[in-house]
Amino acid sequence: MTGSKLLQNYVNGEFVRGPREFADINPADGSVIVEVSEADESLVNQAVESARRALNGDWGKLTIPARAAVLHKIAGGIEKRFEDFVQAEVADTGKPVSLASKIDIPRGAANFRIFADLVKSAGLEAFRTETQDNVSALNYSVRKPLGVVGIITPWNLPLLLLTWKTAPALACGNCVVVKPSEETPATATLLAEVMQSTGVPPGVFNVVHGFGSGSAGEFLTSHADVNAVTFTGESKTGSAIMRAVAPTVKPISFELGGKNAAIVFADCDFDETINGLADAVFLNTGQVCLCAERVYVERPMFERFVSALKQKAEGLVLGWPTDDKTTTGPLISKEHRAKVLCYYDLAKKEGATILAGGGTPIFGDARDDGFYIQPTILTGLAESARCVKEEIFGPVCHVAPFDKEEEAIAKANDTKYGLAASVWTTNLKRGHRVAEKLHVGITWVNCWFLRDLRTPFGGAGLSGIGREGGMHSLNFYSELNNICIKL
Ligand code: NAD
Ligand code: 6OD
Repeated sequence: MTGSKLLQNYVNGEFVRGPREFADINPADGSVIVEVSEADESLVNQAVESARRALNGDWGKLTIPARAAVLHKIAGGIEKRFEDFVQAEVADTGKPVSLASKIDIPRGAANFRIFADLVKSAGLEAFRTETQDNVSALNYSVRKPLGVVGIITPWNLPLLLLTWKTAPALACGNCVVVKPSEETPATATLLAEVMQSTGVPPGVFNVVHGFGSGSAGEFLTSHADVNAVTFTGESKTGSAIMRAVAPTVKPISFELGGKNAAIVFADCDFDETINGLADAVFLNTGQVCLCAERVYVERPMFERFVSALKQKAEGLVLGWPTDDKTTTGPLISKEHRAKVLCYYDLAKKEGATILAGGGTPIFGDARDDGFYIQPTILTGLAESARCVKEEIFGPVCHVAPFDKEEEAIAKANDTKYGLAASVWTTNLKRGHRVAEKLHVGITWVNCWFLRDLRTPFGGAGLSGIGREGGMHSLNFYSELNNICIKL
């Protein structure tokens, strides 16, 4: 990427062009940041072939400590170019520089360090078998790579989500072909530069740029020589990828959409809850899959709660992403803003009261050519309203009152999704009780997006298939071979 006007694909350790180009747009002002080279089917095939060669070559022969050392070097390479990564992520996504510096880029490096350490300390299962006719055997399992792993990622946390999958895949000895989102190709390309400069062997890590259907995404997921596919993105894209992998029966891991609920009890710590939920609704302009779009508040606190959340929404600073004071950047694209605005209009038609926001801001400068939108709070909708049922993926929530604990749990669970939830109460007994009844993959009590990378991460229902994180990642990215030795 450096010194080049074109973001290129990274195949077999080299930066290469595909036959076509597309524009990488800055969502803060709609300008073109750089042109990106799109990989065609032949380039995707070359990437998969080079990954296979690396797997059969020196990379496949490395010991676990040697692989872990490579992962630590990659983390060091990201840390050395921290500012380049921050700038690239901010330009591509429009997220505030404070967020990219605090969350996205540090996590990009941490993912490599955590999985490097974990793979070194991971134990193996062993069982001693004694049969009724006095035969004894020792069973133990060995962990082997799956092979070539296809990794498809979205635009909301580009480096964080790409490394969340790449790091454990490499830790387990696989080689990867990654397809970052067409909206945010820059940090994947920078990561390729880090791979090259830290001496990661050619073919171990490949980047192909492009789109989904009829482009690099589909070429990769339907490739017969890709052994597994791991994907983060929309649920309907997950369905398309399931169809693409079906003929060759590959293992899949899917982290998909959500329509997450927060349940606020009247006995919560009010300030902690308001601060926590302002993040849970508005962080990254609401473009985190874990964001709360449905907030249920115990009736005695309802009026006080909505008025404090409205104050929070109206206090957000919609500014240039590079400005330290900015809390809220634009949405990712013109198309995504049009989609979120459709939901704002629909909410009005469905009878919502718009307590805050509801439209687009006007700046009187180049930001008017960007994709900013007002943080928005809705009340008064029926639980069956589309705005309460469908994932919007913007800075918006619907707040509704409830009277009984069971009613809040039933409403929170009344969704086809099942990614995350949060419960806000000072009664810990209630916190445990309610958390266990929620049909989701992750429940936070009195916090939100507090992550320990060793814990299982994933969703139920339309929110995904499988779990990654800690040993769950190592298990997904490995083939276990049980060896049974007669004693
Ligand atoms: P998306 O599904 O549109 O795109 C994600 C990736 O899939 C992109 O790289 C895209 O090019 C690729 N793609 C699209 N169609 C494809 C196809 N047919 N075959 C192969 N690849 C294809 O999602 P998005 O708009 O980039 O991201 C937002 C969505 O992601 C939201 O629904 C959000 O909830 C979800 N998300 C989920 C998690 C999670 O951990 N559960 C995390 C982040 C985002
Ligand atoms: O923190 C993570 O590991 C993770 N996968 C976060 C996902 C956020 C969704 O937008």
